Amino acid sequence: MSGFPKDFYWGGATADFQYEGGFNEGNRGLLSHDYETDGSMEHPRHHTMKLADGTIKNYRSSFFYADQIPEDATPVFLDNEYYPSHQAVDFYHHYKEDIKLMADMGFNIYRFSICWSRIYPLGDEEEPNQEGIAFYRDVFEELKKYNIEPMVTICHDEMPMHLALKYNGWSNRHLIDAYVKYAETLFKEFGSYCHYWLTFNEINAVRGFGPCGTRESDGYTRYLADHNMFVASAKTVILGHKYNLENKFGAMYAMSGLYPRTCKPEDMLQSQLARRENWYFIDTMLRGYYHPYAKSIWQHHGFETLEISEEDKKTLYDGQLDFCSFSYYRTNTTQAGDKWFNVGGDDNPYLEKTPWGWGVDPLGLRYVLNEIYDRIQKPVFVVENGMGAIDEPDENDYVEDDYRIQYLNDHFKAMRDAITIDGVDCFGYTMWAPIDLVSLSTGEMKKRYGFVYVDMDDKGRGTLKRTPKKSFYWMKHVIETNGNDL
Ligand code: BGP
Repeated sequence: MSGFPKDFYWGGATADFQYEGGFNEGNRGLLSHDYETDGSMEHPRHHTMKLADGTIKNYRSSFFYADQIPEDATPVFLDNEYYPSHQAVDFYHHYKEDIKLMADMGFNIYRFSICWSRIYPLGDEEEPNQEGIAFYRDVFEELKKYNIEPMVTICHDEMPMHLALKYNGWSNRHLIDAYVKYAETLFKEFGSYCHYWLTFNEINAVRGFGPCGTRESDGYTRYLADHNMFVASAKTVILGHKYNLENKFGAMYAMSGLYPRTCKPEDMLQSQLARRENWYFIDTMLRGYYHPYAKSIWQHHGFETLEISEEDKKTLYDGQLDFCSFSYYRTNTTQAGDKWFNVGGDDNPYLEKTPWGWGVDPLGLRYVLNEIYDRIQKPVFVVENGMGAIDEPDENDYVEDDYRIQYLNDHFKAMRDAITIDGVDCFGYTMWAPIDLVSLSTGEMKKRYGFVYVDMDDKGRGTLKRTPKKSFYWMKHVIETNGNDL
């Protein structure tokens, strides 16, 4: 094969709370992310919580800080804070325009997440919200109009607030039933439009925690919550296959590449063992059982074992995913003595960095595609990859983003080589994020990824006007030529 397969999927990916907005429209319920403020280096993203005695306190938006939150604290909105998810970049009112832009570039797939609390405002009530269903039906119809295949992320790093507060998030098995019921509603309502489903986004990174998810961050609770998510995913796969055999399921893993910092045997071993923090998720969900090394991970995190019932074991086995999808932005390095769980080394002297310090490593994508496919031997899909950069628009909002074109061009070549030289069965690519949207890690707009510039600043001010960048036209050509002119 000399190039990309002829039916290769080319498209883009977004997430509801970073893109959609309309947080108080269409009877949508509140999400954990709705309470997150914007952030910056000086002012980290946080949730504002009201304690039982009435005091207001800020808590960092990460599961590492979750156990600092008293149980009776409740999240609040403050007038002087800015909450990026509320408007985001307003796909809610711009979906027709945005989907047309995607079609103009030639996308044949679009990955987006459905907002759980738009379908079930509390997360677990008897009947779904018809206004939410109507909104997404319109989106699916619009995609159909342009022959764009949808790929739906059922849960992208989020949780209806009610479930977080009442049940303490994924640490409670009630979430399994609530999630499966929500997924079943999606199959019933949208099954005729959609056949590609991702059960969870970056499940190995997010893990249902944080101030508005599970409030304990000890090792046992974290891994118990992961287990409950595995079971929810597997039950959903089993159900989805029953609904329609054409349904194909993946889940999404954050797969930054990981290199040993040197070829010293101790560093090599460290990188192999640290990588298991990723394989743990991929093996369990794609092979359908906990690998024996799981025990060593649990013990490393301070507890002996997770008791897993025979019924859950069977569910995991029967509910294996059909393909492996992942995000790839960068590579890290690790060396003996680094914390096993926290491999953040971004000091690779061979790599250029983005303004956010992420090492740019196209060859790392080929490396990761190979290591996943060698291990799992099921089809793979790159569902997120892209370059967060500071764009400088001219007076017409036009951006000459040659740096983004270079980044994508190099990554596409690496992906092509993985397919054509190494034999990896990679069947598609969705770039993060085709239309500029709010950054997950910072809550800001200044970290932009899109082929299309959106006139909005870090505090949500601007006309929201959409303007194609130089990379828009470049991507159109890539798709027209199916990547044969890189
Ligand atoms: C992934 C998430 C996305 C997205 C992306 C880029 O982890 O799945 O939601 O935002 O990373 O990250 P950021 O927006 O922080 O640059």
